[in-house]
Amino acid sequence: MKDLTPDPATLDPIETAPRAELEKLQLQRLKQTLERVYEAVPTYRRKFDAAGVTPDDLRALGDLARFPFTTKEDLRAAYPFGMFAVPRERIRRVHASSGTTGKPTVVGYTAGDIEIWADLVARCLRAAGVRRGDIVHNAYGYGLFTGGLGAHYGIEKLGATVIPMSGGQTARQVQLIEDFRPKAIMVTPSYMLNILEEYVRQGLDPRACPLEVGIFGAEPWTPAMRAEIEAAFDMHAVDIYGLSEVMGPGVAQEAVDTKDGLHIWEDHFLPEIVDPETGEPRPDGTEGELVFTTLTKEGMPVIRYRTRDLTTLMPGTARTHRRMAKVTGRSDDMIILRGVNVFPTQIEERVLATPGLAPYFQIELIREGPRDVMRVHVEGLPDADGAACGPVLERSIKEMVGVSCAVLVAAPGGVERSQGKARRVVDKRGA
Ligand code: DLL
Repeated sequence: MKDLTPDPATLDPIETAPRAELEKLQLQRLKQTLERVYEAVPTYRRKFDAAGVTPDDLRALGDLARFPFTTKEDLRAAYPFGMFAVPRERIRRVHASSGTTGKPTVVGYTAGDIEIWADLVARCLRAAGVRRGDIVHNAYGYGLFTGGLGAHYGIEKLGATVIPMSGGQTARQVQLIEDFRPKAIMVTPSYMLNILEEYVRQGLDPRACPLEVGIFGAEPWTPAMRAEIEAAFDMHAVDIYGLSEVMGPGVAQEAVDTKDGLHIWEDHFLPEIVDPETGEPRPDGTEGELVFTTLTKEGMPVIRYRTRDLTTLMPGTARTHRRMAKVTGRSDDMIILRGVNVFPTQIEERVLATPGLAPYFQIELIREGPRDVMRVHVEGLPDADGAACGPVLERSIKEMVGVSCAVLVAAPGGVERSQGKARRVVDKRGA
């Protein structure tokens, strides 16, 4: 793999600014944000009033803990445009989350928000080793999902050439990568495995592909998956994080030269970690639920938004901005099996550590009488004895994760392939 360390002269000065300078900027922007939402958004005025706080109560960054949280339910209750802090006419674009149940969550951006978003994605790309003049294949889905368009404008802003491929049409993805020879790809890690399979199907050597770096996010993925993809394509694999409610892709990014967690762009987003049950703040270095307050958003700022994502905050390294560890999972995706908490990422690690298994899996939850049962669907590699791998994985999950499950080894191609965000858990217990 090539050394892709960016030239320090190309970074935004704030990326390496001393903490004191960064925190001063945060405090000033946070005050403005609180004042703006208190004036302009009825939901925030009502919630602040109910909690007995006003924007004047914020004197230091730590005072933010006195302000109420914002949840997905708050956003749903204001559907579609009730959380906007500017007149609707100033909103240039909306995005929306698919929403598994009920109404989607709608987010809105002013022209200024779209500029900052593009700047931050460009910052992420630079951290990933992409430079002005490079070609970037964008396989995040275009449309209401923030992935495609969010990445797109950042690539352009950097001064790179974007291939706006979107998701799907896997054979075509491979053809365009081979013909246009992009240096970087932006895609979900699970869909990258689909592309890998297509390379092999077409008789091409993925290690000879032109890609030097993949910028993977929109779903949890493990260090084991990084190793899998880096070895298969002989490319760097780095993590990009974001969520629609806060902006979209580009809230945090891993540096290609350190690969030690994702730097949160703290000049625009203030992170906190809280106890997922009680909401009590937790110190850096402790795992908990990630909470964000936006510092510069105009269209739809959020105050202490509960992401449901579980991670740990750590001090800066390649940048002075704090890092978040790879997301373990969403509290919504946590499976509680006979009293043991299980995340799909733990199963992913075990599958990838089992020789003879392909890197595809899906978890199925069923009820057998009074018992919840977890079935893990996997596939054997074409030249391996799949049947023998099943019991090996069962034992490994029992030992390392602490739960009994049934592993079912399907024929190659038998496990559902990701088209974007992988569907890791199929819960049939209610059926
Ligand atoms: O997935 C934004 C995005 C697009 C990020 C492309 C990165 C790349 P949503 O559809 O609103 O937005 O989903 C946000 O996806 O709360 C996490 O649960 C999960 N997620 C996003 N990035 C990561 C990541 C986009 N790098 C939700 N690791 C978030 C783990 C991630 N989970």
